[in-house]
Amino acid sequence: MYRSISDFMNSVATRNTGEPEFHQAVQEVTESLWEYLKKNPHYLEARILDRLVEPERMVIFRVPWLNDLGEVEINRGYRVEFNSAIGPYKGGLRFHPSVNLSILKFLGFEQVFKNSLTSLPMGGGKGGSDFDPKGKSDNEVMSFCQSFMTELQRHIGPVTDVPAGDIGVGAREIGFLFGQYKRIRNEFTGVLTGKALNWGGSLIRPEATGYGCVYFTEEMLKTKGESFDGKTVAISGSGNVAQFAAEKVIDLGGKPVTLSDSGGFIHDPDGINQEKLAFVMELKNVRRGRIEEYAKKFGCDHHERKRPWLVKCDVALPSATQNEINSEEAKTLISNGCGCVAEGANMPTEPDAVTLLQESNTLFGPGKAANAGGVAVSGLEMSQNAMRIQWSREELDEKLQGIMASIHNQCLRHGSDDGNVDYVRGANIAGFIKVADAMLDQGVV
Ligand code: NDP
Ligand code: 2IT
Repeated sequence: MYRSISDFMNSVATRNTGEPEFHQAVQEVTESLWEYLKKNPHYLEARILDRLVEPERMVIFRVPWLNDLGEVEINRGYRVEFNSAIGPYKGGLRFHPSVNLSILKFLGFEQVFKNSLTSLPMGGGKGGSDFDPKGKSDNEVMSFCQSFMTELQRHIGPVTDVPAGDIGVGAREIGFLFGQYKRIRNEFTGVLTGKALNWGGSLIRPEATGYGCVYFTEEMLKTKGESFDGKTVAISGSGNVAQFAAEKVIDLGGKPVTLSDSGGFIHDPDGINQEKLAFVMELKNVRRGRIEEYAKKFGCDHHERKRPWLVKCDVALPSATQNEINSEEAKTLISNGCGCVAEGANMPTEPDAVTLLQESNTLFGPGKAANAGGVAVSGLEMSQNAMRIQWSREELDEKLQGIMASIHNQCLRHGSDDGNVDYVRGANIAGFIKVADAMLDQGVV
């Protein structure tokens, strides 16, 4: 048995060398759970935490494909099947040159707790490749996706492991992946979520992560008697999550003033309205251009290679990637009067920055709670596929709002003391209990 958190973390570091993002995710969860585990020693005796940090299965494979010049290209494919105690493995695929095992293990580990929080029967997994879809033709993306799925199809299935999108994997990629799965397996089945509406997809799935993040943030603001109305909101990213977070902020009377991509951020002090957002969606989803074009089109500033956190705002929604708010940026947010940070992305806030935000009583919503709306509606897509029906937009939006409110309640239940809410602790303990109890019930497997 481990004597301390550092004792436990040393063992994790030794078994998983060179995986800093994975260590970071495990450390945060371990710190949240430690006191709870000491009070509930049956989890420690059954070594549940040790088992939780060990993925059930990891697959790494070669992905060879031909580019438009007829040259051979090689990428590396991965699927980390982390935990299936409460349902089939479920989680996105990320295509980005930075992808490695550490990043996918951190994402898969987070997904286990996130999926548990949704209250739907989904285990946790994550996968992807170091393939970079940027600058590739549609044919090249298809060639890559077909090769990737030719191997991945052996390991997944609608009751085994159900991937979806993440960074670099959107409707186009899901289409190519699904087509290849169907061709090889001769099965039309709900093996992926995020499908297009006319072949098994769910309404509200594209919107779900961004909308869900804003619904969760609204619940947080309500605890202080506040709402989005009239609030200035800084958002990072300009992809799926950022776009629909901005849309819902506008709906609720808030004013999004920033968006970003890997080239920098735009600052529009007049606010990004629906019409400007439509331009962003066309720019990013159809033309696959750079956010800098927004600044040229609407006459505002583009800050090259910078992140939006120096802009004065009431709410910040980091929605691009991991570790995109450091402690200096957290200090700037605090001194600018930002009262709430909710993570649309996975682990965008560095640990020191989280501590600073929490110590300054800034409401802080961790990704596994705040961005769970995406996978929640993926779970609802699975249900609709299994029943061969389609729910309406209104029904799904209502279910999504209910799920985000329930996740918020679970955070309050396990994270409240002295009138303050530690949403990190609340989300980690609530997510843990359901998975840990299922593992106990199922024996040493
Ligand atoms: P997209 O690929 O649609 O968009 C990603 C955005 O983030 C782009 O604007 C991209 O800019 C920017 N970005 C990505 N990597 C970097 C980087 N290293 N530095 C700076 N900017 C970067 O992805 P999503 O919107 O789907 O995902 C965003 C985040 O949300 C991720 O953390 C993902 O894990 C998380 N998430 C996504 C869910 C979903 O349903 N899609 C669900 C829950 C969480 P550029 O185009 O220049 O690369
Ligand atoms: O991080 C995430 O929750 C996602 N990328 C969505 C996963 C899913 O299965 O919908």
